[in-house]
Order: sequence, then structure tokens, then C-alpha cells
Amino acid sequence: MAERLIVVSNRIPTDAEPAGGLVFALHETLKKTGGIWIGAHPNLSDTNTIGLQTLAEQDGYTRLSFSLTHNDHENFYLGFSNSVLWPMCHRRGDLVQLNREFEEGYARVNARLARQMKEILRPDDQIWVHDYHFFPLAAELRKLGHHGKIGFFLHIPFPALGDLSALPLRADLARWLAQYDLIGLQTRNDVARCLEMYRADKNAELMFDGTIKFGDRIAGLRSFPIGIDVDAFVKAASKPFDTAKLGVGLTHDLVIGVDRLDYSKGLPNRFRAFGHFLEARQDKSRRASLLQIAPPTREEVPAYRQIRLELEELTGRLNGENAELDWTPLRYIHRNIDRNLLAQLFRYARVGLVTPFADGMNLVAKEYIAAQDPEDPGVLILSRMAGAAEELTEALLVNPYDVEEMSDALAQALDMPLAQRKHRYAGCMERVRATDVSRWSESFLTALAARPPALVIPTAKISGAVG
Ligand code: GDG
Repeated sequence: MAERLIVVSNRIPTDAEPAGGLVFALHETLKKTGGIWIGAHPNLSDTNTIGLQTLAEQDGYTRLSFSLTHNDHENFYLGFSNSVLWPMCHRRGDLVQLNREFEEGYARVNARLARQMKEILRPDDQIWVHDYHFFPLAAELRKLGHHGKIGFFLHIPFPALGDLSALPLRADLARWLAQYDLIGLQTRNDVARCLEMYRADKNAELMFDGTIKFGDRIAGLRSFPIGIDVDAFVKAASKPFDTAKLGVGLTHDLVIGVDRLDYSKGLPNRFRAFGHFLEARQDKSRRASLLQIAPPTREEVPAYRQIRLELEELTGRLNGENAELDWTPLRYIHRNIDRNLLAQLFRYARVGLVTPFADGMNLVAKEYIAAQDPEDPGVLILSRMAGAAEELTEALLVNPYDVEEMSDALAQALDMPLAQRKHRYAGCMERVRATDVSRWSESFLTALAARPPALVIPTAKISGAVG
């Protein structure tokens, strides 16, 4: 029987035509390979006793869903995933909310999903698990006797050793991850931090070929920087731009930011930097506008409500102090915007401002580059703390904590001569193309397929033979 690909992610596309970076990539991969995509059902349920349900069979693969109860949503999703793991991985130990019920919810959902998967698994399936919601999934599957290949990709930053101490003792990331055959991370920096974790673990041994030996298992570890569907984005951005759609008041000096409204994205400091830039500019008749699109996300988590209030206050103050009758310097949209319109806005904007405090990769940075007109490109200002900064070294790299440095970068970007803009764009675009999302999934799956089959050592028999 041929190998099947089984993808697991918390989110699963529910429309016939999925869109957006990761969802698009996995959809395209499964269309080619066939297989199964497993994710949480979009509606919460009252019971969790049922197994995996078929959501759709189309485009040559099957989508299966597992159900989450209200309690699971509270403790597994909002709780342990997004109030413990997310802040811990984004260096916000101060926001970590420890709670036994979160821990139990996380363990319960992973164990239950493993049991539900075991019902449908074949021994030679290739399983590809995505993100921090499922760190222990392989360990749970191994407990149930599944020995087939399992790969894991972490979309967010790998935590530093010191930050890992914020986890409860039972959350043993080193042991959980060692149950995968291949651990994929975004950047070389992430790999270095993961190695640091294993180096400090007395149960682990770092092998010469870069793999990690942990008990009877050997796991591969590599960076696979994720990218975007470059051609699709270039095409969307190149469509004629209808400024009338946007209403009045967009000056030519448009600066754009697009981020889920998340505290890791550094939005308050970005607003402060823009305010500083407006105040510091010599030519007061020159007008620039910052258009910040920040759709809501995880609003049930208190830290997300807090950041929203902070931004609303900053927006009011900045506009109050700087606006003119015919000019609103900061436009802040707390809603989702159509993807094609987004691509066109990226092309229209003179500057793309991407300033997270921590980010696995940051696809917006790549989208901004892909959207530019090669003959008259805008300038990307990029935080050194985004994974994308490891590759997009021709961007104007900034420290997101340094408001003055970001303000200076804005002035530099808006005044940058064409030749320099073209040079920087070409360097970035080369990297954006080299990491196109289809190459990302291909290279991960090729590396997973190349992992040698795990040695299953029947411990009892061996010790019996020796004795
Ligand atoms: C995680 C990691 C990693 C945003 N607003 C709208 C909209 N977006 C789209 C963007 C982009 C995507 O959402 C956001 O992707 P990012 O990579 O920037 O950030 P996360 O959501 O935090 O993603 C991240 C990524 O996983 C992939 O591995 O890069 O580091 O945190 O595509 O364009 N799209 C539309 N309307 C919006 O208002 N249509």
C-alpha cells in the first residue's frame, strides 16, 4: 500500500477554496500527494466522545475534523496553547498564566486526538504535525504503538532555555519533541536554541550528523524557512489599483503595517515611532500616513484585550496631536481586509513597516516585497527579531524596542533614492523566491521521507538476551 500523507493542524480550511499562506501551501501539497488533513472542527461541541468526522472529500484529499468542547477551547486552546506556550515562545514570560486545568486540557486533547488518529492510521503513513498546539502528539501516538514517520514543524520562535523554565515541570518539551522523526523550525537561530535545550538535558546526546539521540529515539533537526505563494501574490498585486475604493486622503507617502492584533507584533512601539517621526520631520508640509490593518484575534485572552485598549488610546492621541483638517496621519483598521486588496495596498505603499518583538518568520514581510513594482519599489523596514530578518538582509533592519531608530528608518525609507530601493528590493526578492511556500513543503516532506526508520528496540528482550 502506498504511503499516505497525514497533515495535522489546529486550524483546517472549511471553505471549498482555501486562501492564505500556510493553508494554501498545505492544500496545494495535499492536492498533489493526496492524503488526509486533520484539524479542529470550527464549531465547539458539547461532547467529545465521537471520533474523527469527515468534513470534506475534494481536490483529491480528505479533510477530517476532531471536536473541541467548550472546556477544551477554554483550557487547551485559549489556556495552555495561547496563555502559556504562545507567550513563552515569544519571550513574554510575564504574560504566562499557569493553571492546572490548562495543563490537563492540553494533555487531554492531545491524548484524545492520538487515540482518534490511531483508529485510521496505517503503519507506513507519513504524519506532518503543525505547531505548538500539538507538541506531545507524537509521544501520545508512540504510547499507542504507532512507529511510523512523524514530522513536526513549529511556526513560532523556539524558546530560549531560560524561558523554558516558565513551563510546568510535566511539560517536557525535550522529551515530547524527541518522539518526532524530524523537527522542523523556521530559522537557524531557532535550531541553535533547540540544540541549547538538548545540550542542557542529561537524557539527550547530540550526534555528529546533527541529529539528537534521546532514549531509544533519534530525531533530525533542521530549519525550513517558510515562504509565500510568490506568483499568486505578484499577480494579485499587479492588478490595476482603484484608489477610489479607499476613499479620500491617502497621501503618496503611505506607510503600511498588517498584523493580527497580537502583543508579539510590536504595534504600540510602531505607533510611537511613527509619532516620533512626524514630530521630528524638518519639512512640516510633508505628509505621511500610516495605515495599520490589525484584525482581531484571540480576544477572549486578557492580554489581547489589553493591547487593543493600548492601541486605541495611542491612535487617538497621535491623531489628536498631529492631524489637520484634511489629513489623518494614522488610520487604524481593526478588521479583516480582502487579500487581493491587501496585495494592492502593499504595492501602493512607499514603506512596509514590520516590527515584531518576536516572530517565527513573518509572512507579511515577504508579501510586501513580492507586491512591489520592480521598477519603482517601496522599502521594507523589518525588525531584527522577526525570523524573516535572517533572510531579508537587504531590508532596513531595526530594533523594535528603539523608537528613535525606527523613526530614523522611516525618514531614510521615504527619502531613499530609486537606485538604492531597486538594489534592496532585488536582494530581498531573490530570497522571497528562493523560499516559495511550495519549496518549503517539498523540502520538509523530502527530508522526512529520507529519515531512516526509527529503531524500535524491544528493551525487555535485549536485556533478557544479555542476562
Ligand atoms: C504564524 C507565525 C509565521 C493579516 N491581516 C489580514 C491578513 N493577514 C495575513 C497576512 C499573512 C498572515 O495573515 C499573517 O502571517 P504572519 O506570518 O505575518 O503571522 P502569524 O499569523 O502570526 O503566523 C509567523 C507564520 O505562522 C507562518 O509560519 O510566519 O511567524 O506567528 O499572510 O497577509 N489577510 C487578510 N486580511 C487581513 O486583514 N486577507
